[in-house]
Amino acid sequence: MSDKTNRVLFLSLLTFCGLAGTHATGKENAPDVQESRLWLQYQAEGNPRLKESAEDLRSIYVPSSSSPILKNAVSELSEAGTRMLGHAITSDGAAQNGTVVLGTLAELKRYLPKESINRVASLNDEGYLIKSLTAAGKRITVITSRTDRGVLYGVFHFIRLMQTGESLRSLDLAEQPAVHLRMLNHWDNPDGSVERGYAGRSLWKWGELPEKTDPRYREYARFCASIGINGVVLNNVNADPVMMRSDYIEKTAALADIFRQWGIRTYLTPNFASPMVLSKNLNTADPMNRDVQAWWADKTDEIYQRIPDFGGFLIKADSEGQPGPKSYDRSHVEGANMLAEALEPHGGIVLWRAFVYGKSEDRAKDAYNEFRKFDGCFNDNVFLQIKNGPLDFQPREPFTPLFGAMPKTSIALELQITKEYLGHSTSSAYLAPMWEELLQTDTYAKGKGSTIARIVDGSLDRHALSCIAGVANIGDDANWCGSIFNQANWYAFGRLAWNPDLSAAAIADEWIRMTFCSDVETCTTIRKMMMGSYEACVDYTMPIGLNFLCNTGSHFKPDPAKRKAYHGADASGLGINRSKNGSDYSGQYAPELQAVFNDMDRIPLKYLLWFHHVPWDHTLSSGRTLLDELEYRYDRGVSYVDTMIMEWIGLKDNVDAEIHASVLEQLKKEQAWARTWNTTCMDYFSGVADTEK
Ligand code: BDP
Repeated sequence: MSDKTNRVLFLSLLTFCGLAGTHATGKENAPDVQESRLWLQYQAEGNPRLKESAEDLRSIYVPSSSSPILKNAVSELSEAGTRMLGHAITSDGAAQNGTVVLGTLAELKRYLPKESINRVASLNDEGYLIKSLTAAGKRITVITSRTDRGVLYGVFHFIRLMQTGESLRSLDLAEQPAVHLRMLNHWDNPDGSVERGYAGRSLWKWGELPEKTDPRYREYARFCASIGINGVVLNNVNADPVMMRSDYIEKTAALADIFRQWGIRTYLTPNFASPMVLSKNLNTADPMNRDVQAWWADKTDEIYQRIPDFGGFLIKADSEGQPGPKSYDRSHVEGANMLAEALEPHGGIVLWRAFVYGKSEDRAKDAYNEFRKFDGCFNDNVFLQIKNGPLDFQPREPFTPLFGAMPKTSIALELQITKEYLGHSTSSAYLAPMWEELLQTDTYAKGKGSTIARIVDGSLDRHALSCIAGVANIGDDANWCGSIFNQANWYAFGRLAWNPDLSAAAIADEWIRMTFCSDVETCTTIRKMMMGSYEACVDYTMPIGLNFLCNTGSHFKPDPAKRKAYHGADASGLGINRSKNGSDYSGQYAPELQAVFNDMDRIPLKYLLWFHHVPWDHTLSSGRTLLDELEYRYDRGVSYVDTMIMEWIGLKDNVDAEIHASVLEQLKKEQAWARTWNTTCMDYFSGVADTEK
């Protein structure tokens, strides 16, 4: 037997005995409970089609020496196959009937017809081909790509086919990610707390690193890779300068060494004032100061020496107390480009956030007013990272008008996976419908069809690199995300980042099959619950374009009485006039949208109160007056949760008992929370409306 054959057999056996399994023991915080395995359950139960697949995955063959990434691909496929198909996945060192052959295109050319070779060659680095074929009389499946990362993604796709009950016969599919950088942004602090985190403490144990690495780091990377995430910012945008200290670079390197083996690059958020704080010789962080520039150049050299594939820096500057170039009378461009120059020789990038407060009379106008004028001024390795909405991750906002307004700048979209304003881990809201709505929104920047998806994937303005970032909802809870339904949001973010045109419903279907089972009743019921859960959360918290009705601080409870500046309720009506005869925020959009947003009768109800101050007794397109519409929506949101509870109770015999009980408990909390929102807001608004009489 060759070494390689031995290795594959060894892996298969380890896996079979549960030793190389991804659910290794010794994780105090992550017992091997079903919830901790997220969507990589690899269960046979409830997936009748698996029987047909048994003949298509008998063994794995890697014809050439494998990289750490390929080794992970092999162990993953081996584990998935063994657990789902019930037989050990072995190899005798050659392709047999039912062998899956893995490798890069350069290694596997001899198995492929010319047309397939050309097809793989035309894909981007992370694209892959999965092809069933007959070679030397044997029925095999080839999974190949230009890079080992692509092979890993292909393997996860193949596994997903098994998990979702698809046939493994006659495969011929090629895929590539539409977006290059698919990143999670952790808002984790060095002290282990997580800003806006609702799933326990930080995963990163800075006190133990670099000597000790928690087994969950590998697990985390594996989950990320399974959905195509290829970049991770480790620390909070409200950055502690300590992250640039040499000992923290060592700690970061230990994490990067693990992530690299799953195709993931590591990024950090430095504090803009780091040179002043960390260097004894500097009393400024002025980006135009030569010593400051030299400090950053040395710092990036040091980082790249320890982490050769380091991704770059995410920066929050001159916002909410974070230092930035403005203290030195320098612009965002000067700040970003200074860092970009330090990173450029190493191939790193800067993600400069557009989340700023300005001097506009309407806060919603700030980001546009601050950044639009800089289009074309940033260096090539700078992205402007923009939140989906102009205020701040509200349950529903119109898109930030900077999308489409800066064609000469690389734009990264920032979504929030963690539910800061959507009920923390109490609400079950599935966020993919919100993201789908956003991505498919037309900006009309270059005429019809200029969707956010086309801006974000770089195709509208022909950018060489594209990026989507999601603020992570991950912590050290056993179930990673605070609740099982929140796991779906991590999953959906990765899938949409890979392909922004996927539908929320299709993603929900995949996730349900992978997490629960393929039973039709279970799938249909859970999908129905999920697909309306976001809209219900908007309804029972901030419907019709309302925003910021929450308390300050935790952003969890309703507190409309203190948020008048955001909702504008008075005797005459409700909402903020941002139309052309108000703050003229609507003027930041393309003319096609201005026409709709400015017109109280044409604007979709979901944005009405965002753009208009509407009289309480105004009759809306629904036929109801504003006050009645509010009541109708708040009630509709609450009754959706009531219905979810009934539906979930009906699944008692279909779902693992522990999971069933924990979801039920969570839904009941959501019900109570939704009722509180409904009563608090309706009492308040009807009270204000009453003062009119
Ligand atoms: C807000 C959060 C705050 C973040 C800030 C940001 O309340 O904790 O630091 O955004 O994105 O949503 O920088």
